Amino acid sequence: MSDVTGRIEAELGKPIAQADNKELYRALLGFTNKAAGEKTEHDTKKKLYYISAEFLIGKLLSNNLINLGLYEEVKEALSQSGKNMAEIEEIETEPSLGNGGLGRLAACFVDSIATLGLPGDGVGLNYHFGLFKQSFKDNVQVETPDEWRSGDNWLIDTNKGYDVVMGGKTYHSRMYDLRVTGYEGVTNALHLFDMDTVDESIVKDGISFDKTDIAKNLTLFLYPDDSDDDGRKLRVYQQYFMVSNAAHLIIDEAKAKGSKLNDLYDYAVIQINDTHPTMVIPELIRILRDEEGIDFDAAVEIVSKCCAYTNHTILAEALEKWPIKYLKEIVPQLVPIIEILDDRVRRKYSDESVAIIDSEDRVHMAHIDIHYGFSVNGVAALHTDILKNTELKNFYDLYPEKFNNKTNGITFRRWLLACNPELSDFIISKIGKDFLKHSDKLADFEKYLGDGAVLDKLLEIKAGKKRELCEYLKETRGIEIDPESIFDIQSKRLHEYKRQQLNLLWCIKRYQQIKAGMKPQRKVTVMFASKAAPAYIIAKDIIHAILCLQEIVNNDPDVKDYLQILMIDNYNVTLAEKLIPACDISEQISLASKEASGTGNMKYMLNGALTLGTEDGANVEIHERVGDGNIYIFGMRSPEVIKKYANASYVSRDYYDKDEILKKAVDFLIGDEMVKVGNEKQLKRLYDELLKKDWFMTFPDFQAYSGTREMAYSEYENRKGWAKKMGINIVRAGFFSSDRTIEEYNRDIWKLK
Ligand code: 26V
Repeated sequence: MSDVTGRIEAELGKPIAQADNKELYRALLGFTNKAAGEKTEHDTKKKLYYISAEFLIGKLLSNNLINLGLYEEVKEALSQSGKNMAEIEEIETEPSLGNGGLGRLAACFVDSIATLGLPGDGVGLNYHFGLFKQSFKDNVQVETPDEWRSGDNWLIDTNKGYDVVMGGKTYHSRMYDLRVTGYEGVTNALHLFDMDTVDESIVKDGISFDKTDIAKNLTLFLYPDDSDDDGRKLRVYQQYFMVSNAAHLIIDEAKAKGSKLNDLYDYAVIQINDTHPTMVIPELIRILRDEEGIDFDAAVEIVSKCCAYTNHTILAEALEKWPIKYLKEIVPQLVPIIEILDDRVRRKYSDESVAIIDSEDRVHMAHIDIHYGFSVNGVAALHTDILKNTELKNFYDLYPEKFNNKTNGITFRRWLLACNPELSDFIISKIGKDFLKHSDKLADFEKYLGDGAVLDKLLEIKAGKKRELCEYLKETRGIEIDPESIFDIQSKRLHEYKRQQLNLLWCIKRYQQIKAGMKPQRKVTVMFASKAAPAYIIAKDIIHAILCLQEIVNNDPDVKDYLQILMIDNYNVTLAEKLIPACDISEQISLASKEASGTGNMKYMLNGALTLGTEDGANVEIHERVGDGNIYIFGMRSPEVIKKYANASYVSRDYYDKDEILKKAVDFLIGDEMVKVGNEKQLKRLYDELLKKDWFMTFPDFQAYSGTREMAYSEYENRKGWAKKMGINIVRAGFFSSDRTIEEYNRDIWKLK
């Protein structure tokens, strides 16, 4: 009996052969957690705390076993007793503790931090339901709670906690840990705070609940609906609860290592992931002053040397500004501190735009971070340039030395090794395993791209992953798709700036052309996968329109050989792991300047999809690396867009009036066919939005988008040529490993080890 078999059976208390899959899952959980626990180490002085409201970690069983180097052995041990690893993996529920890119980035980062052997823990909240579960009924999105914690899960109750005072009441926290395994690295922790009094039974009717009962609701959901005052206040409660716990933990750990706290920055560096954890700055100042007897000026200086801020968006509506009256109600202890911080800024700088508290008594959270942190970074080169030159120019003028770029990355373990073993095995067979830890080594594969057999193999692997996706969609959703068609996929949160509506207009156009007798050479399967925020009206209207079009197109015998539209429900990490390896064309079509980076673009590229995209976010850096011939770039560039906004010169109707094809596609939205299967009010609202506003400028990019998309489809027919392009995308993806990103954070900001 192998050692691994023995250890699993010790967990089970019986032979593997006699256990059912559920029992095996529980045993593997225990076994994996123990193996991970053996790798926790370091008593290094300085430690990183990555505070984030989201960690979109995905399922952990295979990921942790792979990282611990145990996956193959476990799989083998199971199969010797007639058990199937894939079936056991199915039992695990995915912790949906994030919305999208920002949360998934945090998950990739903790993986890379542990892989590089750096001392760094994540700190966040233990949402009971996380993000809602999405389904579709009558062509609209329905939200229900996602009970990811039911059954066995990875949370370890530490029995530790702190008192947190909010709204005049004292709440006690409980800290749960998830073990974060590095690939051939160390094990770090993800600390998720919660409260014992939270009561899941208060959730009624979908995802609604009493937003004012903080003791019962605090950690129920990730970002509850913030369309009303109570929802927004709950968000402030969540944020303060998260950072007050984090601050106490940081101080406890520093003290345990001998810090006198006037040297806290030698023990702790805090990365503030977007503005959600910003209150950690005044909270630490408060604790140092009120609980540790350090004078205010010194406390400000100490804390400023600990904190670094990452900006993830330039969209004004996403930059948090809390009314001071909320803070007075919920965290009155922070208000005098924030007022002093604001006062100091005002004394030093006369420019009103850099103040912390504005004339409408709102607190600009990002401004606290920039003035009272030592580093400000954007997440792709273009994004950082826009921050410096436009959005945060007034701050850049004050503190040029604080600004730096850290282009995002993804972990190759989850996004290649785990989700596409066929492709990673093939690469390993040629160049060995080094690239999994040293991603620049992926370039060694490039010399094989001249070999026809290698190119055939890339096509064969892709075809296999496409067939796998077909089976998965059939099994889980009863959907049938044609594996011979082109898989053109846009998977990401639904947002107007990401422009799913542009893709939709193209789908309508193609449908109309097919109906008019223009039959394309090959069938295309267009897949969308997106959740819309529950209170985001237009985003839900876009989903509605896609679902209506899906119903029309997929029931029309004239088009079934040429076009299929799919809006796949409940996009999450698990679904992404199936979609990405199967994709031919990756849609990254945000309005230039609006997508800070994107990380899906990197995952698709690494798995051999070609990008159809605008010159936005990290697409710019992908373009630079693969060259013109291996990417499909279209549309306005960011300076033109920024200019259009600055002089308010854009009128969507002008484009509509001038372009007959566009006009026909837009009119289709409110035509008889759509109204028959949909809701006229919703369809009309989207139509009006586009025709009267189109804030994210889909119309000016429509022609270029259509032309470029069709060119990509025609180049797809040159299969060898296409395989070469796929290969170039794969080998040049090395730069986009999150290990590279983390090395840069550590080199420039954290300075650990
Ligand atoms: C949030 C909201 C909330 C209110 C409505 C409008 C709105 C618009 C955008 C956001 C996004 C907030 C931050 C975020 O998730 N940013 C994403 O971060 C990723 C990781 O850096 C990056 O790849 C994505 O481009 C960026 O959108």
